[in-house]
Amino acid sequence: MEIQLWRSILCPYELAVRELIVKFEHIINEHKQNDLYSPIEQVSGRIKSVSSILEKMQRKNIPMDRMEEEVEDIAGIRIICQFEEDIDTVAGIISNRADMTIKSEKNYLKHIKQSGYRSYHLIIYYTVETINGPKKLQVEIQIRTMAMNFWATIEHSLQYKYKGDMPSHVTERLSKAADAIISLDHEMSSVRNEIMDAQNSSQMQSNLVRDILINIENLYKLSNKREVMKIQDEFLRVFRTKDLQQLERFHRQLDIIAEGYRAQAVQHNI
Ligand code: 0O2
Repeated sequence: MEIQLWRSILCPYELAVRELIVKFEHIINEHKQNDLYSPIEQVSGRIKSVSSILEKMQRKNIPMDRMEEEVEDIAGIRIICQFEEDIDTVAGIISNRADMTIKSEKNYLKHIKQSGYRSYHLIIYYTVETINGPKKLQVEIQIRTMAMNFWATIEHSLQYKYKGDMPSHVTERLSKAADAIISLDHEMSSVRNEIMDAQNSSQMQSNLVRDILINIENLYKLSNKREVMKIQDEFLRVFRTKDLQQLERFHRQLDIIAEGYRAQAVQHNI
């Protein structure tokens, strides 16, 4: 197969990965903008290397003309969550979307792999627009917690190092580490509500400060500058109290003043 042919085969997959990263990052941002906890912490993606594709085809006896049907992970997206509970939420978000259709799932949380690997995998159909028209592709989405990702990353490197012949003492250590990761995820889940509350408050504070500062800036352009200086001093005083309720109250009052001048916060770029 010509190098040019590989490039044109992989090109739509690159587009799919880029589009999907944008879409999942947008989900994170939408949650943050609305003072909501985001079940997605991070998203990344990759195109499988030609050598990995060839290796998989050889291992699974896949003929060249069946490559795009049978190598389901040419495009791969990895979604990292903070808590195990978030994995189901993310899978739910994906299944409700009109632009992604779930083909199959592999639940390595319920059925932990022999290696100790845990993750939730989905194969989805996703359509990209190319110069030759729409192209429906398969994309593998791996959803896992930060702790699961830590383990999988280390284990993947060791697998590469030992090329399928891992010494038993390393396998044992990895198996112990996998058990520790299960306990860690459970411990974190038990304090999930407290962690989420803390994170929500911090996000809410940063959104309030952003809106207040936009209001102050807009008012500065439209009303009495000396009055706005006083408002700014009052904002700094309230901010230093570290009291979210006071900050919310100040925000509401400032909003009413800004409304009078048609200077309400409408842009979100601070
Ligand atoms: P990459 O892109 O380097 O990560 P296969 O397991 O490949 O024969 P299948 O059915 O496609 O066949 O695989 P599966 O089980 O859905 O797993 C696909 C991907 O999950 C792998 O991609 C890994 O990323 C990850 N994975 C699966 N099992 C393990 C494991 O035991 N340890 C780690 N660290 N990751 C695992 P690839 O193909 O390895 O390529």
